[in-house]
Amino acid sequence: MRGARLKGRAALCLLALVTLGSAPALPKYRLQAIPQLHYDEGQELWQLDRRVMACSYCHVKDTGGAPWNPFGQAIQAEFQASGGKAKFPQVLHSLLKADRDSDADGYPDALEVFARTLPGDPASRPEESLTELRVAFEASGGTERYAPAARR
Ligand SMILES: [Ca+2]
Repeated sequence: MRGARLKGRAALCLLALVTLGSAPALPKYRLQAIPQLHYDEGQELWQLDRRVMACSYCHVKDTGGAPWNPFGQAIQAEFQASGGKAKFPQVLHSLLKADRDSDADGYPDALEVFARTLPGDPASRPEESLTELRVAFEASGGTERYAPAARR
């Protein structure tokens, strides 16, 4: 009886290991964007949690893939402007430095990243006024806080 229970536990542990091992990893760009935008702060298991940055951050659908929302399209345009030579972290930083408002909701992309609203969805907007948010953003380092990590 006890042996059967232990076997059951062992099987559960094995199942958990197999399930974790086969869990789809976050897509590459999201793995780069989350620490670059500091969305990993206070989120120890961010690499396993798709809610830290939803697919809808850049995509129209909650499941990702085509089509892209206005922020995702702006990232693609920035890639193209670099002739496809820039790496994703540089593309993201240069887009945020450009101070554009991809979803045209009145809040530039970098301020939405800072406020943790969706820069590609006009229905998602910061609660603070633009002026208040800009002051807090600049006090925290402005767009330099999103500079790609320096190579060592
Ligand atoms: Ca916006």
